[in-house]
Amino acid sequence: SRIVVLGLGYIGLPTAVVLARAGCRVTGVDLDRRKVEAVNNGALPFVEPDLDHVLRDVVAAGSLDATTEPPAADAYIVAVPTPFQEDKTADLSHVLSAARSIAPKLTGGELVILESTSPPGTTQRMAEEILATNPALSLDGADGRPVIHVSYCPERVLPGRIMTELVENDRIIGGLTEEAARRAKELYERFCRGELLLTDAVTAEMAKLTENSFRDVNIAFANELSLICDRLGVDVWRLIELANHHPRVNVLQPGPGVGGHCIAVDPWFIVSAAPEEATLIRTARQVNDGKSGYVVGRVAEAVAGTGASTVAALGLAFKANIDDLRESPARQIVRDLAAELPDCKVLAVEPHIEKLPADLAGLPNVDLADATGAIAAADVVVLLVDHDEFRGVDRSMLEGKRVIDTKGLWR
Ligand code: SAJ
Repeated sequence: SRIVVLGLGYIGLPTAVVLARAGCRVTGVDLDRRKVEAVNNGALPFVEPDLDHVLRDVVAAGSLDATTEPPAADAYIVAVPTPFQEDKTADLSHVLSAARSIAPKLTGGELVILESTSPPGTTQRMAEEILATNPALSLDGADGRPVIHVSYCPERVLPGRIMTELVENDRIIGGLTEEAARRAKELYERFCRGELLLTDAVTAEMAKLTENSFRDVNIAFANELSLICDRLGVDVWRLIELANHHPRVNVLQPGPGVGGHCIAVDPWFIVSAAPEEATLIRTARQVNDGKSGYVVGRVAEAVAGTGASTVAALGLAFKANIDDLRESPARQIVRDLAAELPDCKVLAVEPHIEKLPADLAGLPNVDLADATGAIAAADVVVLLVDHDEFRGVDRSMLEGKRVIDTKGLWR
């Protein structure tokens, strides 16, 4: 069967590739001509282990190609961005324009599956956009009109492990109708070895958001404990270690805040859908966002207390052992420190990058340095990311310095 995947990003492209490998005839669609060209040349437009050679193979075999306009197909998978906006809601314009672009191609019997992380109700909204563009269609065959089968099927893969997790992970499939869910299941069965769990579309949308909110709320609990422990003079890491010996307790780890494009964003989609009820989820977001400001305050205090002129900031990535600086609390903390302490030099250490990102490179009092050099030059050392490289730092180098260890790596 012929399948169209809209959006050739971190999710859409690997999905297109594994479908093609499973024997489907797949066309990837993206507005970005460079991405389309790259895919047609069998070249990967971003880094992901094990994806490059499979992409090359399926393109060479003629099972996958790419274009900017969707052709007619039996199934459409929408994997376009749903960007987080200033007002903490999702921008659905890419989903809706994808819907408008495929609507004229539909004649009845096709599957349309949304995979993008979306607020509850988006799948229904996307279906309405299709029906508004092509009023000959229906979702249920009313008045004898041809039926399209619309479902929501969130991805839950971890970047860096996408090719494995895409095949192995269980998946939730939520249909606008039961028939739509059943048909979507048949499609995912072609490449997915995990369990395929059927439900309705809103429950599936909420499931994706719930998974990431669960993690956010639990990290907020740990971050709040870290503030309480600072006040009481208790070692929060030891406290959590001890409490976690209880068979039904599993507190996560505090840190400088929560980063990434999912956990710090998705809970807001629940909050905007039910603002009056989602008080805990909102508060957790605020606790986690507030942790970064708290760390800046502690460094500023240490600088004021010691008359320090140099601060070493270890780590810029959003979590350990990756080079991804987007939505990173560490990077935000370095930026805020530079602004708040204009007379101080901030030596940023990030072993996974060669040069500072533009927002930091433009600051007169921020430099990229190596760990040993930065620590030697600094009076105040703040550890922001638990990269393996920092674990082995010679403790004697820290003697006589004010150390703020936000990940408990050196305790
Ligand atoms: N963090 C803590 N303490 C912890 C665990 C994490 O402070 O105990 C911080 C990290 O340092 C980082 C942030 O949380 O700043 C997020 O990191 P993460 O490893 O928890 O998650 P992501 O954003 O890399 O990936 C998550 C995953 N979701 C869940 O584990 C429920 C992944 O499976 C999803 O596919 C992904 O979000 C997504 O795309 O939604």
